[in-house]
Amino acid sequence: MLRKVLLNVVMCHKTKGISQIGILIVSLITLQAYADQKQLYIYNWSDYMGPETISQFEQKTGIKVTYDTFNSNEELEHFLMTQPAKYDLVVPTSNFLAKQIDANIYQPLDKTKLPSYLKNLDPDILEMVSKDDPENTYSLPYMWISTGIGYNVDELNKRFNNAPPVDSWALLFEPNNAEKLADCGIAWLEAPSELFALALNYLGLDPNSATSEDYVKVSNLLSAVSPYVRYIDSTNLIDDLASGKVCVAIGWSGDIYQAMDKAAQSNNGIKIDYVIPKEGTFASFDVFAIPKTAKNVDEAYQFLNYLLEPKVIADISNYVYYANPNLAATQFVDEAIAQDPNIYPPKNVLEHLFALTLKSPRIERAILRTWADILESRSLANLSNEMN
Ligand code: SPD
Repeated sequence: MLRKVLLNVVMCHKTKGISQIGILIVSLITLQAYADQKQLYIYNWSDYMGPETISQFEQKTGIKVTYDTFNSNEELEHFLMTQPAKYDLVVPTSNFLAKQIDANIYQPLDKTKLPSYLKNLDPDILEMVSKDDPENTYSLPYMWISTGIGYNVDELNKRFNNAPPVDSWALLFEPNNAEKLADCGIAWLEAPSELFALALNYLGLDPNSATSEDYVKVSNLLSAVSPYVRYIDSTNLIDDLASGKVCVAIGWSGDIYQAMDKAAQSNNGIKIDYVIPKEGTFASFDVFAIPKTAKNVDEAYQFLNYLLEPKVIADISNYVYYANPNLAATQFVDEAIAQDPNIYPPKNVLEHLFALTLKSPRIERAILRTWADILESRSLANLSNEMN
């Protein structure tokens, strides 16, 4: 833009024509309008916003939104550590937020600028999030999630005589089961702390264990089944389950429902289902927070207030199939979603859901080291398969 204006100045100077002066004035006006344009930079998970949510916000407020996406908490965290100034709003999961609060990354939310925060948000959810964000100082809960198993009903029936053991994590954590699924495709989320917690829980250990020996047991369990896993990545899971490229996945509730929906829309005969296994799983909460380095803080508050509008957040839930914490929005959430116990779990399911807590740096290092070992052994195995 600036280059264009300078070019016009030069041209004008050279020709001194009346029409060139006109062009210069128009360019300066455009430049001013560009400088006056209010901006907002948001960094959120992929497949996690309504199709018109952002454009309607832009129309309503005149704010231009730059909306980028990521696929894992680790990716977001890396970004926050290396380029913290780029975004005005980011969406970590609350257990990661806890660590980032300790690292002094966020500014406290001024609740006087968010009049419906306490009025609309479910006090039970605020209480749960407050374990990671004491007194809900830094975050606005966005959606909450369970991690379970998404699977292709026919493919699993074929491989397990019409009785696949989908009610248990044994389906994916026992090598004899995983082996049966290797040819149709197993996918794991790229979320090391989640996979470790699920495996600890499956072994009957504390999912938030701080004992090194427990992590050795988990490492043995995951290493034994990882050769049967087609890929470890959260990016394409929705499309790949929906199209039949993989037949079973450890995945997040709403993503699996989006895959179900995609398969049904494309009429490809694939039926996807989602289950929370009987051993239980954990619930997580993704939250919006404003980094200290945000440049467009007023605009960030406008967006948070927009998300607090019951109809706005209900429309997002209706599209992404995740539960929102806004009690005033439930009346606008499609009944099939609001009544689905996998999306809005009732008390008896909730009792099986645990929370992930902040790990000590020592345990975190152990998880990441073991994860790297698993990834490395998989790539070595792939390499030797390719060579044979
Ligand atoms: N499509 C991405 C959905 C966001 C899921 N958040 C991850 C929660 C991690 N526990």
